[in-house]
Amino acid sequence: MSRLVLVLGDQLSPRLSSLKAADRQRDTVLMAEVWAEATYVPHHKKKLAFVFSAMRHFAEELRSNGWRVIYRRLDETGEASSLSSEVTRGLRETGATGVLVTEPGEWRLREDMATWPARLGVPVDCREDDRFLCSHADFRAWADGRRQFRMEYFYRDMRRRTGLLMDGDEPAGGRWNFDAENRKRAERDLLMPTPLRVTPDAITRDVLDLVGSRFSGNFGTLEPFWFAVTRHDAEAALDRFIADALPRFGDFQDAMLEGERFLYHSVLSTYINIGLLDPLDVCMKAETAWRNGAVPLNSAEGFIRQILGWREYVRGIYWLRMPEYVSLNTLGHTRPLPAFYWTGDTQMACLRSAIGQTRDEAYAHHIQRLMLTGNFALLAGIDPAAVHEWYLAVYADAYEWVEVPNTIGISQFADGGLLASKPYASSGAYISRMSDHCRGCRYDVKQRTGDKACPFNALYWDFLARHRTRFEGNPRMAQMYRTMDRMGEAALAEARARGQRLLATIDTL
Ligand code: FAD
Ligand code: DLZ
Ligand code: SF4
Repeated sequence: MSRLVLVLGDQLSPRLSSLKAADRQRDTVLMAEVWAEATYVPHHKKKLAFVFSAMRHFAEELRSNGWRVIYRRLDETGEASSLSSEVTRGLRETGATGVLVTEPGEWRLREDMATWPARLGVPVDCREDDRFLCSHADFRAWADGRRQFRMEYFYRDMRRRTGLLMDGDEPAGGRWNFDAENRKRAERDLLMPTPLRVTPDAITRDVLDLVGSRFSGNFGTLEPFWFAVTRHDAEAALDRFIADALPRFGDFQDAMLEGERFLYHSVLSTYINIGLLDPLDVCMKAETAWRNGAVPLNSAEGFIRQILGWREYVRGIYWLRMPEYVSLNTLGHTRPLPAFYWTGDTQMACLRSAIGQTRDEAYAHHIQRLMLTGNFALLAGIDPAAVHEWYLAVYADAYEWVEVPNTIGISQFADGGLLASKPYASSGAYISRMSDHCRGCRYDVKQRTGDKACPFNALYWDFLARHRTRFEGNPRMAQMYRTMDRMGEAALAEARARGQRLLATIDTL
């Protein structure tokens, strides 16, 4: 019996569980660019080009390794195409009597696949995605019986389990976490590292033409396009990050600088999430760099924690809490997303910068996502579903399993605190401390009221006042409410009135 091995667009790893279980002589791999996946959110043009080009390169890699591959291009599959319609066609053409697939990373697709055996009339062998370091069963076992989930404890277990950054039973350097050292403000540096930029080859050029013509109305700038689209180039990007940027990753992890789009971040999530880089491999390389004395421990630990800790943790929460998780809205926020999220056309310099680079690069680093675009949406009471759709569309690394917990949970507090112990809400003071955006802004970060006052300030106090009953008992927020009480009623009322005026004219800010 021969099988059709469906490889999805974010499963571009030779050691994929479905490929390991398949027979190279008998089975046929199917990869398909389909309209349904290309349009279920209005993906950024660069994200579409990245996924299609990396898929085409991976099909070539499989062929050169002796696999028989059916590859369908978007211009062959048509506007009614979906993964199930292409699997149906593939079964008919090959005469295969079963489907083999590694589980998808999104709930909607897993639900759809569950209907395939009945709809397609063949068995569908859906394998666990073992590219992750924590299986579904292990995460469930970890979560079972805990009243509160905290990433830090999960992370320590993962360190013990993988042996990463461990000296025997003890954490390397005697501490699990060096975050206290990782909050420095960045200064301009002429030698600032930049991620590896790859010149598009003929395959990528074809894809750029396709995306340029079929998705011209989508958000984002298509060119210059410089992402790596092969394993070889993604590895080179990793090596370059470890040599040039990782040494200072820790120190400047929370910093932002006008015009510096990447700072000391790795820009590797895009490659890890699509399968071009293996997460354990990436962590091991970072650890080796520390053990060889090339990288300080606060950087290696901070970086490894993001991948071994946060990345695995949010994925665990996604599968534990879906399908209801994506619709949570504990704070009852309903305002539509301001139009400037899709244009960058705002007078707030910090948001203009983060949204502008999102448009150009399909990338923003974590603090930009959390403390600029995410923070503003939270303070302004934007509907978390709209915020979620935006993040899923605009970043090249976005798939629901990682985007939803970060947006719904960490950034918008829409899960009521399952993922974050307090909302990531801040006034302009935080942005001013961690960046230089305020210097070039039309607004004044020091003012709370008046036409020139930084919108984050009034919106922050209005947010805290609006949700006082929910948050004032939270020990991590006690200080904020003490400060609010010291402001006095009149000053608070004035700030809230300014907040309300800002919300009424939100699209003009
Ligand atoms: P670095 O700062 O260099 O970090 C190293 C690696 O750690 C990343 O490549 C990534 O694999 C991992 N990582 C870091 N933080 C997280 C995190 N919070 N959750 C999971 N993995 C993490 N990340 C995505 O991969 N896809 C998303 O769709 C996504 N959506 C987000 C939405 C919001 C609202 C927020 C606040 C964060 C989101 N993140 C998402 C997490 C994080 O912002 C990105 O992983 C990171 O910015 C990617 O850039 P980098 O590779 O330069 O990361
Ligand atoms: C993101 C994406 C896009 C844009 N296009 C395709 C596609 O045409 N074919 C495909 O197999 N996968 C694509 N993907 C990735 C899938 O959306 C991804 O596998 C699911 O969202 C599950 O994570
Ligand atoms: Fe952003 Fe306010 Fe600073 Fe302007 S003043 S850059 S809006 S924090």
